Amino acid sequence: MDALLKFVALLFLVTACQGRHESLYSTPNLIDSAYGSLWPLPQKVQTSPVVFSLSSASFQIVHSPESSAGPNCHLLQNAFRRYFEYMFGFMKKQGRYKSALASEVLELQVWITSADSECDEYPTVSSDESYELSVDQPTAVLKAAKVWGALRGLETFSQLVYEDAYGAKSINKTEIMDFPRFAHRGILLDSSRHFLPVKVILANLEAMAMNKFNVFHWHIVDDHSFPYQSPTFPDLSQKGAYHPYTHIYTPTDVKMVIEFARMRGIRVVSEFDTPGHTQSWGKGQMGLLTPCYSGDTPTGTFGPVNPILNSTYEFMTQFFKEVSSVFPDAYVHLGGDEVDFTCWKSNPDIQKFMSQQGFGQDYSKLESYYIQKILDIVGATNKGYMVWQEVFDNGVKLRPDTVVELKPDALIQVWKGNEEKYKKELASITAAGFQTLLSSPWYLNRISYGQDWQQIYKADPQNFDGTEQQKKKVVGGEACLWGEYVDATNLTPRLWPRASAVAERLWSDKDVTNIDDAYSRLTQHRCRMVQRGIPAEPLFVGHCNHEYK
Ligand code: CP6
Repeated sequence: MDALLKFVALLFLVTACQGRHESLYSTPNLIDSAYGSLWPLPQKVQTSPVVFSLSSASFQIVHSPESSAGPNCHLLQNAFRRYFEYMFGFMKKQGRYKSALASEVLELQVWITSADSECDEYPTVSSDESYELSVDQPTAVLKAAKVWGALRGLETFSQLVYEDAYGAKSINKTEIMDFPRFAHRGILLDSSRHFLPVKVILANLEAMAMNKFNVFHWHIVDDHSFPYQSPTFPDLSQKGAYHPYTHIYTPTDVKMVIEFARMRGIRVVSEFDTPGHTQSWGKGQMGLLTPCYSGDTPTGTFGPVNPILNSTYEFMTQFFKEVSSVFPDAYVHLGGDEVDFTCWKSNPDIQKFMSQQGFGQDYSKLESYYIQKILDIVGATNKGYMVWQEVFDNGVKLRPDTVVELKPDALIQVWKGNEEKYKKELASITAAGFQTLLSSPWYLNRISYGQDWQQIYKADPQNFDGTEQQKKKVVGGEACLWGEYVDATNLTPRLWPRASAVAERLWSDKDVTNIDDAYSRLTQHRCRMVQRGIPAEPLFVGHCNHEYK
């Protein structure tokens, strides 16, 4: 009797604990997707039951004779080698097994059709990433206008290759036509709260390429440390980094990250967030931050960047001039989020300035005054800018894309609020004629128990009340991994495969929403990432086939 009671009580406890998360995240049905392990799903896939074999001894990735790119295209040569290795392992050796029955795919011909392959250029927001892939024997053909499409197509081809029941490399006869739904598909990493070794950043770029992401948003500095080594202002990292030699990104490190990203069709957008989130700047640049007061006396602590001094703008002019030449991308992210007005309010000089300007007690006017000047400074370097939503919310005059200019347009990143709130924000930003990016549902630093990838997957950046014209102003989205609780030890498994859910939402057709199909493909995609050396966490119970081979 006693034992039975205990059992019932235990049963009750177990079900009570389960109830809470099971209602939030259901367990998908176990099915095999008709699309195998493809992730993100291409726009159009036609597969056939006809199977060909591939052998590492005979298979080659080559330039098509008609291609405008050849062996002097370093980007493609490097990608050919990378994908060969992903498909066959690191040695060009005889496959362990060779199918006696199937006919063989001997080569993948890569054909760049446009006269300018863009091989030696940097990717941009308008880069053509479309491609067509035809898998047949003895030759498979990958056709793309530019190298960017070829990179995406190589990833897709590598995802089509699988091992049959006897361990022979196989691929089905397949036709694919593909292009991204959104042009801006980003990941934000924060290298200020914890220093991220270059190795970790490169591994993440590699994982991004596996998921067809194309923007690395590098939130490089913030309150806690300033790891960016500035040749113009070396004291910023000398005094503001966690360590002046080991925990910094030298100009060589930065170049390496940018080139590694370029080779994978990924843009690097750097963020230098001001006027808030700048505590670390103050250590190497005296007089930049606002002194806080208690009554008439300075407290010795500092607030946001001091917006009332000429010296501030002289510094920022030089600083952003450097940044705009170090980072080749057409955009710089200027931050503008979470400005705390407490210190500004306490400072008598700021109070005086406020009344001189007729700002009254509205400190968001002072914030706007500052941001406006920074936008003009950065605008003069011919760069476009990204900003967090507060900049729009506070009524700063941004450059809408209706103004025909050579400079790229302002881009507003939405990061606040629940579903209802961010949808409203997207509607009002686009109604005002601005371009926007969604991040609110994709704060991957937030974790909870269960399959939260499903919530991430269900969010859609164009699902808000607005006209077709408004929806066109949504250029994409970004998954954010803020660094307060993340460093090199846990970054990769926290980000992957949860960021993969964002990748499919931003690449694939809007009607690709079947959770069971996604679960099947994503489980296999996650195993593939693990096999390729990316320690991505599991979605749920189960095992990867490669673990037993
Ligand atoms: N740092 C900066 C942060 C955040 C933001 N900006 C942030 C806010 C809320 C959450 C996570 C991160 N850590 N500079 C907001 C854009 Cl939940």
